[in-house]
Amino acid sequence: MRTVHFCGAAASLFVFSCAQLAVFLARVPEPLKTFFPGGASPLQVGWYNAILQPGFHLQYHEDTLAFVVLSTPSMFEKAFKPFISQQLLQRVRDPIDECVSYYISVMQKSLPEQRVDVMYDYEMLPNRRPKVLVQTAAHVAGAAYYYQRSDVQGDPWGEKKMYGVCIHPQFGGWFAIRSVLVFQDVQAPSLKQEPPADCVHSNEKRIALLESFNFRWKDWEYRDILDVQERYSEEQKTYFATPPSERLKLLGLQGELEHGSHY
Ligand code: B12
Repeated sequence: MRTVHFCGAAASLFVFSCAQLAVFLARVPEPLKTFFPGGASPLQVGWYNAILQPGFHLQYHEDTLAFVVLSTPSMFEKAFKPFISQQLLQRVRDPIDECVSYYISVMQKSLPEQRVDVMYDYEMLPNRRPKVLVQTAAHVAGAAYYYQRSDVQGDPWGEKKMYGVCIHPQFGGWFAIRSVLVFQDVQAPSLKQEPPADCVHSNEKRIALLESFNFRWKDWEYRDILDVQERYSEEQKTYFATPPSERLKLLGLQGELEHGSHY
């Protein structure tokens, strides 16, 4: 490891060799894995910035190491229910979002020497743009392919706005992309970029996927575009199908939420 001490500053810059990087990549997601079995996929900030307009860039050196954190179906049983039953909810925001932030803080505590910038899917900048485009991050990290209308030939939608959707090779659409963690003092020039698995091959299926995500997302259909290993449990589906204002009641808690998390 080349450690560069900034003049007069407390922080060190860690530039990892291949072997040191492998150790670090195994260590970071470990505390998250029990709760988010999808784990956390590494990326260099430069990969993300390279395909986005400057207004969306993350302001770090291009080799800076980041991770994208996914929540997969069992998160509800393995992380969320224990979080609620241990009364860790402070009711400052949506319970799922609070739960994610709690487990990320556990991960941060396991790496006290690291300065980590945590960006959540729901965070907005003052100009009302999302702080981080988690779908693009998941795609460049190789975690889930981001299907957009530009992936369709002979796009049939004319002027209509069509949102894109990430599909995971194991979980199809049964997951959410919760956060991007930037290790601001770690540079990983040797990290190899892996392409995401392109699991929706045919043009017809891609059209069906985008139509289902845009026009019928509430019936869960787009999530089953592949044969999947795991889906959200019935209990989890009921939770998410419940309006945010009634979710606390469903959890046996008092109060009302204004906004619900993405799922
Ligand atoms: C705002 C928002 C909404 C808004 C607007 C939707 C939108 N996509 O803009 C509303 C409220 C409508 C919405 C609804 C939903 N949402 Co929403 N939403 C978001 C949020 C917070 C930001 C999206 C955004 O504004 N993007 C900005 C636009 C400009 O980005 P973009 O279209 O990707 O364009 C960029 C790329 O094209 C990139 N680019 C250019 N060239 C290339 C080339 C390549 C190869 C790549 C990779 C990128 C790339 O450059 C562009 C920017 O310049 C994201 C979380 C996040 N922080 O990213 C969740 C998110 C997209 N939503 C999500 C979901 C699931 C939903 C809902 C189904 C509700 C739900 N169950 O939670 C619905 C479905 C949408 C619908 N049918 O209406 C999920 C999608 C998960 C997935 N598998 O992809 C996300 C990622 C949240 C999450 N935590 O997982 N959502």
